[in-house]
Amino acid sequence: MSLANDLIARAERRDITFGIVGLGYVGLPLCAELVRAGFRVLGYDISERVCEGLNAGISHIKDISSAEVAELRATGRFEATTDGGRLGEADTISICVPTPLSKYKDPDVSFIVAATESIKATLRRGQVIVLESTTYPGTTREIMLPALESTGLKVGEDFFLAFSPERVDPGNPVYQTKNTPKVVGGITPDCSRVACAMYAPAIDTLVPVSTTEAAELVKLLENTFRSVNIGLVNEMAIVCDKLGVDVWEVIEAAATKPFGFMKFTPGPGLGGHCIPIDPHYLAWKMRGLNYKTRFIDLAGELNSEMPLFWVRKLMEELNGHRKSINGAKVLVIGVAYKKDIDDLRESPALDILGLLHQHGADVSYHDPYVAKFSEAGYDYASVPLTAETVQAADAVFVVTDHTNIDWALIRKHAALAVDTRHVLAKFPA
Ligand code: SAJ
Repeated sequence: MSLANDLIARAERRDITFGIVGLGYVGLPLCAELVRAGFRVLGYDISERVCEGLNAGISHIKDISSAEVAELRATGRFEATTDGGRLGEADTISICVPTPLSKYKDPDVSFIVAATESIKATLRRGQVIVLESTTYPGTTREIMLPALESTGLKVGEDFFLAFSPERVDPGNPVYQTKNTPKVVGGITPDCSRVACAMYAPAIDTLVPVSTTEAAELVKLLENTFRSVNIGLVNEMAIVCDKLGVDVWEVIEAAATKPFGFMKFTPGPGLGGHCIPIDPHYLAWKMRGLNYKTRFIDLAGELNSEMPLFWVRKLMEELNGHRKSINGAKVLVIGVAYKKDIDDLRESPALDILGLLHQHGADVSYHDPYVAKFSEAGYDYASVPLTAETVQAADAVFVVTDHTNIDWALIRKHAALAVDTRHVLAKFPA
């Protein structure tokens, strides 16, 4: 039996040990599904705190509870380690490490390189290596493949290498790791076949594609699609503001079209660790090929303009009440980058707070998910949401429309409100 077919047969028997590199919001849920499917899983992370916590049955992410971690541990088939030397124990290794942007908006693949070096040190015949971190097309073939083949082992014969984009949407109540279709593209056809077989017992739907570049581009298309369409509706918000038209009414009415339209909503800007970042991986790659990805760049410009657009709206509204933004008490509602989560990464609220300070406003915020944080030299702490705190503000600035906020109270007591999420209109004045 060929090595590929032997590995496939072993996966069917659950006679495979998985190694997961990076135990964050992508890696830990993947560990959970693989253990539940019957595999042995060795989680690897550079953080001693994370590994000790997991081995003690304590979770550090919202989508997996500590009780679930304890259950994984109780199977005797899950442990976490900071010892990269143990990756040789794994038959299949999935890399789920961060891929941030540098401050010059260039890809930072240093975590992928570090993971590859760890895996290279213990690479052995029969291992299956899958990169899941979002990156520019070509990363798997141009960075990982040469490093791994420098050991003398041959891809597609001695080991298998594939890319499978992570599609984790933190906090999504419907789609989690198991029921989100998983795209897989290998360096060789056997790489695709073997990598799919490794995930098949744990993931409901596998979507094989022909190359690692195709798989890398699938993810970038998905998230560039969002960035461009969010940029479009944000421009529509600016257009409607200049025409004195309610952009929300226009979008709701357009969304009644049962075909050929997909609703996106304007907002304070573009936050998160995916949408503002992923498209720039593709833009960077194409710059190297002397091609300017105009949609990506334009969407980035438009989405980045939104904080200033909304702060100017606030200035207009204050002016209408014969007040200046300078010295105005502004209560920001919500700072997380989207509703019902606690994540501040790339949140447009951070830009808005900076602009408010720049214009001399006296800024406070309320966010039930974010108790305190520091940004640009300012220390913030969430204030209680009461009639008094709302009435004490010259203006309320809605940035994140968390479901559990008492919007009726804000609607009732706010002297003036700038609502970037159009949430207040749903409540009685
Ligand atoms: N946003 C808008 N208007 C919209 C949609 C989003 O202004 O119509 C803003 C959000 O407020 C946020 C940013 O864009 O600041 C990104 O929002 P998002 O809904 O895209 O949420 P993310 O960043 O958590 O994106 C993730 C992505 N998942 C993965 O990359 C695996 C994305 O592909 C998902 O489509 C998205 O979740 C989702 O659908 O929730």
